[in-house]
Amino acid sequence: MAGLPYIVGNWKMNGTRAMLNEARAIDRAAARFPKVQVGLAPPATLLFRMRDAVELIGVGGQDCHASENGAYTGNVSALMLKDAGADFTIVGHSERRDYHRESDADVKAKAEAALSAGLSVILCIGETEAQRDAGHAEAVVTAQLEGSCPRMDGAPDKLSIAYEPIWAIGTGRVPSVEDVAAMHKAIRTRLVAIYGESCVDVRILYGGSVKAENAAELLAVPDVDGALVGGASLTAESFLSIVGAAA
Ligand code: G2H
Repeated sequence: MAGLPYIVGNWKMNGTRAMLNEARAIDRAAARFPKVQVGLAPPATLLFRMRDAVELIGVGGQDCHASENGAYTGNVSALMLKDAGADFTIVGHSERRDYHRESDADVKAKAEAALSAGLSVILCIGETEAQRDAGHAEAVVTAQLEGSCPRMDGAPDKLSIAYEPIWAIGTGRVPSVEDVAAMHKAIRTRLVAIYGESCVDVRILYGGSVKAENAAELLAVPDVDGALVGGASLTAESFLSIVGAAA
């Protein structure tokens, strides 16, 4: 891995202004962990305020539209995220792929729009339980990667991948460390095929029920360069214990 371990909190559709206190507490504590890169992705409504509330940690969007602007009611563009102070955006989360029927091509277009707007990208991929049970997990995930990865000029240092098995999201279940290691290795191999050797700079995060109790074990797996954390990122106490496990 090039760079620091990367721990990102995805607040999903959680948080009103009162929750900025959690972000402030995370930001203050981040000074104790200079060898960990920390980010938070709040709902878009909190981006501006969070940007002003924190100094050390990155802030980001949870999704972006592929167009800069236009008649797309309810959407937010990468340009708007950047304007609101975002450093990065998540794209391709399974909740977007599922509830909003986003295809690999959609995700690729969003990732390219985000990079054009000057944002870093966390691109999510992952298999369903049925796909894993059928022995297709690796084929599904690497095909998603092939279809969703943005075209990039130069080294892909603004791209991170988040491997999130869908059956592990918010369920408290996690794959074995052997399965995580095998999938991250397969992702790394496919990234080399897509981008060449320069993709050593691409961090591959694990996501899906990461919490204080399992973070150290997951983060010690080869090719796991960080974590995308949902439920356990909603309080400073639980999120910081995961950040601490990465230090
Ligand atoms: C997976 C993850 C964050 P959780 O979606 O992206 O959520 O940690 O709640 O499983």
